[in-house]
Amino acid sequence: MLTTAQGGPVSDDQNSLKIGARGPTALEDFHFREKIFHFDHERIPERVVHARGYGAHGYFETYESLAAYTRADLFQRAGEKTPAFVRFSTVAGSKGSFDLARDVRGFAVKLYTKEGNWDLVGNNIPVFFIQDAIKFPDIIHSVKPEPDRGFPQAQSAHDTFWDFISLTPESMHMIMWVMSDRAIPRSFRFMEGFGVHTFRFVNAKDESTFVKFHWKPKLGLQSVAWNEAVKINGADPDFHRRDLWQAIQSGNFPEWEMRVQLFDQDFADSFDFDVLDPTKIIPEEILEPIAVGRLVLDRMPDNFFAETEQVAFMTQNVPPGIDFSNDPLLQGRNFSYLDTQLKRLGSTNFTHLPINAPKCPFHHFQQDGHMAMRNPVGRVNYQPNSFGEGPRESPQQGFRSFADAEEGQKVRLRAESFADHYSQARQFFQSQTAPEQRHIAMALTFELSKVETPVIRERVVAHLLNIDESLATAVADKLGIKKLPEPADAAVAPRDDLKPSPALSIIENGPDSFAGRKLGVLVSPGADAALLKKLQAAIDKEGAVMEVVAPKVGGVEAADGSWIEARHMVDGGPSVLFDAVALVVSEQGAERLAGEAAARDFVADAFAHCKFIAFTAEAVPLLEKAGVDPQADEGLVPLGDAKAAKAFVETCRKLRLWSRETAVKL
Ligand code: HDE
Repeated sequence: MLTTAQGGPVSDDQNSLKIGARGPTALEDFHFREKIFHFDHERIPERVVHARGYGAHGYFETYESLAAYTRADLFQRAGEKTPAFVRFSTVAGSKGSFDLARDVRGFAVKLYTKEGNWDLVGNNIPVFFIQDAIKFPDIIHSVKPEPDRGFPQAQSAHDTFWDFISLTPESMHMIMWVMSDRAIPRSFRFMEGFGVHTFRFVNAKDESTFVKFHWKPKLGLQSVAWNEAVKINGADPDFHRRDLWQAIQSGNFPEWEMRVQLFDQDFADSFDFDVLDPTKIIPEEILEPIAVGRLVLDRMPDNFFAETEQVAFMTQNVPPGIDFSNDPLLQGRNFSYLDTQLKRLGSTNFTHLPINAPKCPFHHFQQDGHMAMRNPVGRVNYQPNSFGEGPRESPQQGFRSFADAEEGQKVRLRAESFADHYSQARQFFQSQTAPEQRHIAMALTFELSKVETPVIRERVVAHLLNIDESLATAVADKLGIKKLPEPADAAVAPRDDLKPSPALSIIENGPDSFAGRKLGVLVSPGADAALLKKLQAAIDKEGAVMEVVAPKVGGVEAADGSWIEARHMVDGGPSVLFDAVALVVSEQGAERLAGEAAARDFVADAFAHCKFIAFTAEAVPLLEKAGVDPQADEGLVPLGDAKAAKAFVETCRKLRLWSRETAVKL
């Protein structure tokens, strides 16, 4: 029975109470007033950054005991499973913006351990724009919509962002990452995650080991092309959230491995850069990450608002055995995340919400305040007390900060050891494959092409000259800058002796599998149903998904009279939604489709985005009308004989034919 919030049964929810059928509404209508009052207050402030996000539940499973390094309870026993909630996000856009913005992705993990919640609030990029938290409002103001005009939304391609960047050399390493394909991931499931800062593990003997956290996706890394991202945002603004939803609902649970880089003070002292500087990485080739557990996401929230929107991640949530380093960005974050929850969730009692409450027993004397749902019971709400009631602290089990020796003058200074802003930016660029380097150059050109102030563009090129001359020249050329500027003044001369790190490339680390990916098959009436079945079988075996696109909603009749169900109609299912495509059409069908712009775009885009394309002989006229030579390269695979479907799916394991890129001038 429908009731009011007070529990009163409702007799009519269709009409408000009126004085006569055509008369004024009575103020007395408490049901109407309560309903509208509640509706009026449905919104809470969106997160000031990372507003658009999507979350899921799962668990973290520990491989082996890490007791030698940390006393954190979740790492003590092999096979221990810790409940987890993860929220992925973009940074700059507001809650209703599109998923495929060029942006950093948040990768925030809440682990409900038996000794309190541990929040590892990371990103999909292991470095950050700035070295000191005091600069955070500046970088974020610069990337958000410009304050006088209120646009652009979810874009870094505008004057204020690049102005700030051009005046902030410490951002250069991060700029290489956000201009790379890392900033346009194909799926949350195909991204890495990083804790970014150096943290500490502290063991039962109170010994500390430095640690950096990494999440490696089981399905490997994959991104989309920029031209594709732009089109996906129109075709499906919810592309990433739909992908996560579909994967989990179909039982294909995304998984990441947690790997840790462990090191001591001697390593830190001998390393080329300061391990407290969040604009630097420790290359995996120098310090191998060790696999310590896996994170599996296997359940969607029951309610988006209650869980994904109200979840409060806080860097300061660490259990005994995990501690902070002096990274000045991390230290500042430890203030911000608590502060922001009060603004957003409106009460100090946000920990009472089920998504934020610990799952272990907890006892404290914090009380009252707005929406207090769990006040201490009994007479005593303080300690020490004479009544023998209530919880007491436990010096042994409780959190103890690592007793590092600290002394120094009170100063506002940036450490000298933070001064090299270009060497790792150069190392990142030089560790990329040729297509990835091209993408960085294209991204920079695109972004700077939207900057209206010429001096800002030139200033960025001056920085690029300190990173890689070929990159700077390529960007300057496209921007029509005739005379290269002088390289920017560098506080420390960029080094040339850092070895490339192959771990930094997405393409070098492909999954060599089509698992978790999606094949889109364009069909027409009279299509070969047996061939489709073979494709479906090969795709199922690979652990991938096949979706059918047809000229009409519902599907088409196959040549053998059977019915082929379709998921999309061609206007609503462009090829940008898929990782590879197949054209299974009849002769007549190909002819009809060749006359439709959406079908021609389906083919032309798949080709331009370097995707693998399988086609029946009848589809050749459609390819040709779309401007694609069926023999252009090995990425075009005829579906000739019985084995062709299987062979095509094997070809798709390469994900993209990047060698086509220079021909299509993507
Ligand atoms: Fe955040 N960040 N951040 N950030 N951040 C927030 O907290 C902040 C930084 C990250 O899904 C806010 O609850 C400061 C680095 C993620 O709910 C806020 C600084 C990294 C999320 C905040 C940083 C992150 C946030 C806004 C510079 C990667 C989304 C809403 C010192 C390691 C969490 C909120 C979610 C959210 C502050 C820099 C990751 C305002 C001051 C570096 C994934 O507190």
